[in-house]
Amino acid sequence: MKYRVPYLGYLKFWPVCLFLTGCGGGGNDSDTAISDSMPSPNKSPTLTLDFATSLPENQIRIGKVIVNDPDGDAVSLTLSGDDSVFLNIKQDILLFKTAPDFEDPVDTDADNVFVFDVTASDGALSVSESVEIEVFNVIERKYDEAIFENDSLE
Ligand SMILES: [Ca+2]
Ligand SMILES: [Ca+2]
Ligand SMILES: [Ca+2]
Repeated sequence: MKYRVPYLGYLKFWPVCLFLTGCGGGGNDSDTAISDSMPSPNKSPTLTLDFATSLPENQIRIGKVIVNDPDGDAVSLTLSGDDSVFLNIKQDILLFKTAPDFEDPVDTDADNVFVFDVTASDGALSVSESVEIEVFNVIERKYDEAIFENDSLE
């Protein structure tokens, strides 16, 4: 019992000390940490096109479009340009809406080269890449039967 009285006396001042520490030192520490780790408010996303620019006809899938934002922002992909109406992006895969037919080209100037731009945006900053995809011929019975009927094929 002798020791308890002085001990309780010290406790009275504890809440005051803790309060001052929290407002002063603690607050300043967290402000410093934020400005050190985020020197710039926003950064542009990056865009990587992972596919060949020359593809056989009759296939829908073109390849992957990989986006990354250094700030972790949500990135939206858009297509623009002459032949963008023939293309689609589903999740991270670039596709033709209809499989291209070499013998019946639908691109704007009908040369089997689809020209368009891919843009990645985080809502404030964006990055674009121009793309040209050439569709090349595949020998098919339907359109190339003259070649098939020729017995020179092994
Ligand atoms: Ca960003
Ligand atoms: Ca073209
Ligand atoms: Ca063909």
